[in-house]
Formats: sequence, C-alpha cells, structure tokens
Amino acid sequence: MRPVTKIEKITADILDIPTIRGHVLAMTTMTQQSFVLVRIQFSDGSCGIGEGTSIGGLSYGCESPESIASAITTYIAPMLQGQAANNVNALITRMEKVVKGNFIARSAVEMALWDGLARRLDLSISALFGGAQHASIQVAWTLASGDSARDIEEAEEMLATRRHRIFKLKIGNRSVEDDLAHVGAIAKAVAGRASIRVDVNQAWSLQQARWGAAGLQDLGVDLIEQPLAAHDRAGMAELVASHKIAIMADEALNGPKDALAMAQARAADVYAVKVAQSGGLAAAREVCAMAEAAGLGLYGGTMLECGVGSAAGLQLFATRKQMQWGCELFGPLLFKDEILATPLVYRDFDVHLPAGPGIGVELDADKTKYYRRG
Ligand code: MUC
Ligand code: MG
Repeated sequence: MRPVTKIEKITADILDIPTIRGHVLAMTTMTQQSFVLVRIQFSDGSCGIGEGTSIGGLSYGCESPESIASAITTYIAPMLQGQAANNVNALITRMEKVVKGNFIARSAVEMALWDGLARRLDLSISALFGGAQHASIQVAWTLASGDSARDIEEAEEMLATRRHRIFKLKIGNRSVEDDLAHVGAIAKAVAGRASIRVDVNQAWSLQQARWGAAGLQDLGVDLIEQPLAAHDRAGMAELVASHKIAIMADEALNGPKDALAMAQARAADVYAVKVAQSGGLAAAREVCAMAEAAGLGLYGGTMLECGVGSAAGLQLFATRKQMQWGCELFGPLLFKDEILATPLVYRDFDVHLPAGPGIGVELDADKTKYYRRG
C-alpha cells in the first residue's frame, strides 16, 4: 500500500515589487505591490505554490499582506501540518472551521494545496477541475496613471503592440464631472478600436451614480464596475434596472453566498470573479456557477497578483463555458520585475493558459529571494 502523502511544511513570505508607474485607484495610489507567496512541502517530496495578495495595504479590503502572512503562519500552518494532503475539500472545511474571515489567507493556502495535488497527478488545475474550454482569454489593461494624455498614449501603445484592446479606467477619485471629461477624452481617442470600461471602486453615492451612469452610457462606455458601496445591493439593482450600460459587481462578491444574494436582488449584470476575494479556487468556481445559473456575464478579476495568482485564476476561468467579458489577469505586466522562471504569455490581446502541471508556472528562485521582505 502506498503511504499517505502528508502536508509537511507551510511557509508564507511577503515579496515587495515596485510598479512600472503610479497606479491611481479611488482609495489609494500604488507604487509597489506586496505579494504573499505560500509554499507547501509534502511528505513525498512534492511542492505546491500559492499567492494571497491585496491592494494598498488595508485600503482596499480588510486583509493586509502582513495579516495574510500572519494568519497563515500563526493559525493555518500549524493546523494543517501533518494532515493528509490529497483531500483538498476536507482541508478547506478544516480551515473554514478554525479560521473565520481571512479569505485571502485561506485562498493562498488552498491554491498551494490544489497546485500540489495537481502536480502529483501530473495534471493542470484546469484539467483537475474538469478541463479547459479556452486556450487563452481576452485580457484587459487598466489605464490608471491619473493623467488623460498619458493614458491615451498608453492605450495607443497597447493597441499597436496587440497587447490589449479592453481598457478599464479607474475613476471615483475626482468629481463625476471631471471623471466624465477624463473618460470621454480616452473613449474618443480609441473609439471603434477598443472596449472602454470604468471601475469606480465603491466611490459613488447613489445620486452620483445615477448621473455618472447616464453620462458614461452617452460616452459609449461598455460597463461600470462597482459604482456603489459593496453592501448597497438595492442601489446596484436600481442602476441595473434603469440603465442599458452593464453594471458589474466586484467588492460586493465575497464568495458564493454574496453571489447568490446579488443574483436574487438582480444587483449586477456581470460578476468580476476574484479567486482571493471569493475565498479560494473552489469558492470562486461556485461564484462562476451562480453567475451562469442566473444568466449573468463573467469576467475574470484580479487583485493585481503576480504570475502565481494570475496563472491560478486563468486555470479556473479557462474551465468556464464562456468568459463573455474576458479577464484582467494582467498583474505581472504592472510590476518592474517578474518572479516566474517563464513569464505568462500575453499575445494578440489574450493571456494564454500555461501548459505545465498544477498552476502551470515555476518560480525564479533568485528573484523570489531578492524581493523577499526582511
Ligand atoms: C479592482 O478593483 O478591480 C483590478 C485591476 C486594477 O487595476 O485594480 C484592480 C482592483
Ligand atoms: Mg474592481
């Protein structure tokens, strides 16, 4: 009889990498990103890697890089070390029982568990999840330099190099009037050549959103992401019912229960599904299924992860029948350096599913060491 493979050791390291330019969001301006990299060693000599990343310290959500790393090393690792490794579902239940909240921390560990299992089976995660239905997915780029002329220049470069033709504009930091002027200038410059969408990151009141949605619709913008506070389902439902422009939920979706409630409230046309925000790959798969069952569109979201988390998201999104709105797994392109041995491929407006087992990517050991905090 083969010995049972056990979880031997779980580590979590914070890596800090500068961004290629300031990334201006409604709640913060990013000049670097901090990733939590999880590595699991198993008793048969196999390994698994995972990533848990948020945005702007504690300004985006209620987990920070430090809290993610600490939840993993202090609570999750001691509880999982020594456990049988192959029943990932049982390990997810164990984590849920002992650690409340901390979705990103649990997601990072779960990712490494799936990665390890898939590698042992010599399968990709998409194969383990039933099979990929897409070899690549159209990938958006976020224009968020804070300056309209620079954003237009960036968009032109992305179109010319066939890297992106979906642009998401970060707004909500200025008045609605100023934001409409900014979006209008970019939409006019690339009219007929790109899809323009905006992400308000919860910054608008319902009154601002009524006005903003009408203005954006007139400018030919395709979609508005999370215009209102995450909890305001009734407000989102009003926008869905009264405007033709698509309304997408992002921060409102923290796992399958939110996905069900948002669908029941008809509070979105599209779900931005984020693996970390959903609480892991398995929960994110359920969020996708709820959107599909409710007839909503799917979009593969990002917490601006490096190649590890981005590849994991891609493995999941590739298994869905349709990703109508594409994805935004461009994280690795926003940073000054790459920590994968072989970077993800961005070509002809798509990000391509890597071929290897597990998440499909390997770390560059020197780079990982170089950017490790402390
Ligand atoms: C968000 O809210 O969607 C995704 C892309 C980007 O530029 O910021 C993130 C966060
Ligand atoms: Mg968003």
